[in-house]
Amino acid sequence: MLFFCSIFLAVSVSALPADTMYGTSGLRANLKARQAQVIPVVVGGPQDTFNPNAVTAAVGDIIQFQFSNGNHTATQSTLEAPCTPLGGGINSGHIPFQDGQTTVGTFNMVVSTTDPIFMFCSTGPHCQEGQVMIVNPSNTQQLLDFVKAAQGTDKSVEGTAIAGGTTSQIELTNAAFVPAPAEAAGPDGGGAPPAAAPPVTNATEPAAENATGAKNGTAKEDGGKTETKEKRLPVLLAF
Ligand SMILES: [Cu+2]
Repeated sequence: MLFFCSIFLAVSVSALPADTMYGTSGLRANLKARQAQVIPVVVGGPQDTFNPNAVTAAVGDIIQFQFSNGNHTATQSTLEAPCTPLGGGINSGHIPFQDGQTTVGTFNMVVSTTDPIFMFCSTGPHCQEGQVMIVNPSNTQQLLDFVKAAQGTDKSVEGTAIAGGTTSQIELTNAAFVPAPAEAAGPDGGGAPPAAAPPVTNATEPAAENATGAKNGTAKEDGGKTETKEKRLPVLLAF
């Protein structure tokens, strides 16, 4: 009888689909290619800031810098030299926004690494005021350190050629910001408060295409479809 039961159980187990036993279908779902995201970052406005000033992005995502009030740049530096352009790094050049504009200048930068990418604005004293950001920061403290280092510099160095992305325009109605009222739109506005830190990447290639609409940068990942179909073993003991 014991022998008979063993045979029965063995047959039941081997009849289960491999998917169920090893969860391979769930694994396949997780390995599905994640769609590239367009992640808006507002540059300038009532204050000289990057908003958000810490962003987490995957390789292939596009950081879409949207230039609000004032005249700003998105220029790559290093943590050690926060307000000086990194040789061969990313640079949007100066992109202004003036009262009454119905379009917004953008700089689309394709993220090509998951290492931290340090960015600053090279206009006037903006960097010393804390207008810096990190794509894929290692941790929150890194952003604090970067802002503090920027505030400790004497002056900024201008970038040279536009590199690491493409300039374009979007309709103001599609932008991720509302322009400052005419009076408050000071190009040399107040300082930039630091924010929380997401991780950065090195985008050194030109953007694949010009994004023409400001999309919401909410990363939708394939929610882990873990199919946990519990197939119960037939525990019928044949007596
Ligand atoms: Cu600026």
